[in-house]
Amino acid sequence: MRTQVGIVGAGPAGLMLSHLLHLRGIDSVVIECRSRDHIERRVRAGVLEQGSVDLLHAAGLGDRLSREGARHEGIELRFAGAAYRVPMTELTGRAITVYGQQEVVKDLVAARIASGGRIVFEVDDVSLHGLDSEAPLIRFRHDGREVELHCDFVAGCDGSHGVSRSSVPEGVLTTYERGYPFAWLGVLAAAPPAVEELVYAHHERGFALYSLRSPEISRLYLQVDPAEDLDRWPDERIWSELRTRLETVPGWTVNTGPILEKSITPMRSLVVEPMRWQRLFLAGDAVHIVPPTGAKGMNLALADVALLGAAFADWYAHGRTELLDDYSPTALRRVWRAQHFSWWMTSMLHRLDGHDPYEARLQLSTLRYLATSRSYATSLAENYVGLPDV
Ligand code: RFL
Ligand code: PHB
Repeated sequence: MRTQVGIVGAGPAGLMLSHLLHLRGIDSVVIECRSRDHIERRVRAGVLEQGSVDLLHAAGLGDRLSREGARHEGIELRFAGAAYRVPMTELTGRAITVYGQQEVVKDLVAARIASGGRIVFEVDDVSLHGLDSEAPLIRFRHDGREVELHCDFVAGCDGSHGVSRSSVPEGVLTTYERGYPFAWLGVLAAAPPAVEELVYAHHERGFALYSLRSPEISRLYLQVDPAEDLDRWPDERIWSELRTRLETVPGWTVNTGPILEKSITPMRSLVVEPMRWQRLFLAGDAVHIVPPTGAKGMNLALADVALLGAAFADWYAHGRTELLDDYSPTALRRVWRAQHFSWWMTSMLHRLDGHDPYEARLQLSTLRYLATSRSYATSLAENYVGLPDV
């Protein structure tokens, strides 16, 4: 097989890159270790920044997003028995859109297939070769056969457990990381959301988040220990803990219903620099991870490939290398802003290791400052809705 850009991974990064390249007349092949059904059902992020929404519209993927996505102009912070709304749009002129990541993935897969795009699902034994030559090669196994995919460039969009990053020789990349002593237990529930905007709750028993997907479906999260076993969390225990942490405002209750899906995700922050080695370009979770508290993961993945798509287009159309050379330093500016914001939101809202009373006081002071200072709230809002230029 031969293509111009070989893309490893059919998450938001890999699929969007393939679509953007197609719009510019550049051929790509996406290989994905899971099935189409699996990637279209995988429940993950749900918040699109204004910039991501604009990108989806500009790429012709705005139809269902306009109909089914919900524009949100604020979020609520709940702490110390009170609620405070951050009026994001009033403060920044911008908004977020709640639209599930798997819906973005479905729209992208449908668009690629409709225009004859090649996505090879259920591949294994993926390996990358000749990345420092002008003729890189991706080897993989599909339907019991060994396949060789020859390309000009490889885009490593294979998420946090992929093979792309580890194909770079030892000593080239530098890793910056931070672990957190907690995880999120996330549930998708067939219950009408009791909120119109997202609620981020600080509670002495731990953080909770009330989010939503549609007028019938709620998405909720609880801070738990990373070693926690899902079997110890029957539905009644989840609802009871959500009530304890969220029902702190008089007269307000959580809406319960059947839990459709639940999972535990450990949290960490990670950046690997640079985001390129020779003819391998890394994007999305393959090269940086944020804790979900700032809702940045999917947005960063899309922002990376917007840069990469333009850089490949410039190379194919004019033979210029400037944008390819600028890819890593330019993308890393946004990545580090999101790293800081996600770390800051996480540190402010979670029950910290050891439950240090001094740190707990600092958290409450920070939350009160947000509730009383327009400039501090504006800083949160502009990061949350996404900074156009970083
Ligand atoms: P993805 O979406 O992980 O896609 C990578 C794709 O690569 C495939 N893959 C391979 N394919 C071929 N060969 C290999 N060797 C491969 N190894 C892996 C995988 O099957 C997958 O399809 O990365 P991408 O495109 O960079 O997108 C990033 C976002 O998915 C991610 O940042 C967010 O979803 C993070 N995240 C969340 N963010 C939020 O803001 N809110 C959330 O609630 C939230 N929940 C989550 C999450 C990430 C999770 N992961 C990665 C463990 C929940 C989970 C479980
Ligand atoms: C979600 O709706 O899944 C969601 C919302 C906000 C976050 C993380 C996840 O910070």
